[in-house]
Amino acid sequence: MTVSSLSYQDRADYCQAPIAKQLLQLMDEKKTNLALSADVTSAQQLIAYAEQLGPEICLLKTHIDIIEDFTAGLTQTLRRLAEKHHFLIFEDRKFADIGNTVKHQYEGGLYRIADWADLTNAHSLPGPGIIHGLYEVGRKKNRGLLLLAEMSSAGHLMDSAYIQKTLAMAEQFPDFVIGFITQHALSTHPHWIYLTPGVKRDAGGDSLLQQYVTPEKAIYEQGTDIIIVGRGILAAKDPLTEAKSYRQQGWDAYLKRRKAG
Ligand code: 5BU
Repeated sequence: MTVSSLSYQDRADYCQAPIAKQLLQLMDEKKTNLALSADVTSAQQLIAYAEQLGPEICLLKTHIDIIEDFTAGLTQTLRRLAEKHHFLIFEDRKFADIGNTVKHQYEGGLYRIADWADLTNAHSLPGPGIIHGLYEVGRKKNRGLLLLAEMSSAGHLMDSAYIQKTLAMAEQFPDFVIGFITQHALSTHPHWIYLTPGVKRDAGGDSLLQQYVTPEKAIYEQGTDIIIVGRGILAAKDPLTEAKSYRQQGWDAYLKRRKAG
């Protein structure tokens, strides 16, 4: 049996981190592998999208530092909506400093990310100290970490040696690192979860070197698990209809992959 023939639910049994199990189970129960990248700048807009599109998604991905009117009340409301609509919250913070600094950035400051985000992510560039720092804050709160293995932007510097070293670093923290931001599946171990940004109905890019793949390419051809869609949904005339369409495309690609084994 190959990893690609396993259901998300089957793979939950291989995960050490409870939040990874929860995410994989939620995806099969809710039948969605769609993450919404809610890249908006007002609290009201963010809440409105979480309320409207929450039923369609497994994850709400935030950039909390682009919100112009942030208050702690916003993250409390997001948590309530996550419970109501059964999705997890992923703050796309991309930590990139030494362990001692990221500890403070994760736990404190204005945003107190560890208090409300089930998942966050970090660059592996500084070495394992960054994970040790985040672990000290996040592990006891049952949070999970994603490492950035491969970005979607053209010209990024993450070559195959960097990706392999990132994978090896993740393997040292199996109860906290739950997977990767990547364009391709990276290993045959079933416990890793792969999230792919840069997804749109039509491949192409934007004027700032973002590159897009289709949901089918990400999930079926490149073997990843979750499609992250921002402007493909938010810039559409009818975001709800568009979210349902991405949800269907992502799910069909997952079923097709499992069938192909
Ligand atoms: P888009 O509107 O679907 O292009 O938004 C993509 C989102 O994913 C946006 O929030 C980026 O910050 C995020 N992203 C990405 O596009 N590519 C990457 O490699 C990583 C994150 Br990591």
